[in-house]
Amino acid sequence: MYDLIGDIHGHAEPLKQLLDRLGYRERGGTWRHPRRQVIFLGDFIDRGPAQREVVQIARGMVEAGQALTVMGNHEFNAVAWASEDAQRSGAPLRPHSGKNRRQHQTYLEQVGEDSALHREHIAWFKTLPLYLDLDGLRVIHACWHPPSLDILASHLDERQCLLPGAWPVVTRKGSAAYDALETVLKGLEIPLPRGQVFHDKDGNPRQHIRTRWWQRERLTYRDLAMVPEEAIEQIPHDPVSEDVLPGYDGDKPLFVGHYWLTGTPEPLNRHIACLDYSIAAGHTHSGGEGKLCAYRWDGETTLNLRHFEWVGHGPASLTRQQSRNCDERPETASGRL
Ligand SMILES: [Mn+2]
Repeated sequence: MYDLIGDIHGHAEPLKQLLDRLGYRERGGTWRHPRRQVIFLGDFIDRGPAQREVVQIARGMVEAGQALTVMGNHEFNAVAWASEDAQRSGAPLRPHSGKNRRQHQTYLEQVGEDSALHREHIAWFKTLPLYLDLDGLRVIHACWHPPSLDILASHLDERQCLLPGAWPVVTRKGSAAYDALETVLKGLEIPLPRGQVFHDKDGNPRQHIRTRWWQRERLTYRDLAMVPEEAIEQIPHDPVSEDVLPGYDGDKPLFVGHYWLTGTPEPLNRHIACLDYSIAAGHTHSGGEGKLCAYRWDGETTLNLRHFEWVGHGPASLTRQQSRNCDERPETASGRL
């Protein structure tokens, strides 16, 4: 059975606390559980203070058969940043613009841009599948969107990894494969009606909104929009046409990350859980604390609120977790080697 872990973004201490809480122990440099495996939802890097250690832990578990993983948009971007397009005289697949560099800067500093370790990471990121469709559950970073998965199929190997020749295609704006890749790794975005725009938290005008794509009912743009709180008033109440939303057939539970949720972790609906609870945000603007979130999956087809686990940052949450660990699993009080 599997323990699913959401977006980590370079926060190694919460990751180790969460693994410990889930019953994993570090032995010989690799975190293991006698009976369970982790599935990571991607986004190991960018933002946090210990990005090398997070990659080391996750990669070590994957290579030792203790974990599976999918690719997050941040690993995708990292590969594209560090790869050249042979058809365009060696230009990077992801432009080295100021905005793109700022988003990636802490990773580049921590890993050392163009270092041997950087190249090792990039080689590993390229091996991460875009999705997992296992017996009993599905995993993808942002959006399970069958039309996009169909478009991407010819660009993937039998493990759902991008083929080497696919990278120049899926990073080229304007191709169907680019849009499909964006949808599965960054979520389903839809244009606002009549060319309307809203302004994001950096003041940039945006024509497209990220959606709660898993909603099935007929809803308005405002109902579906995942935009910063302060921007929601700018989103119109017009109804969205029904064919826009893929829904989800719900025949297996689906786990995603990516959405920077806040509050107390809970399923999005009976069959879909998002495990990204903004660990990289520190204290969120709603006053809550960012969390690293997991779900202990025991084979159920309907998600169970009690299977969510999480840890936060800082001394308060550490104390709470330690006392809870002592209450529930006194055998761990002796610590680990
Ligand atoms: Mn993401």
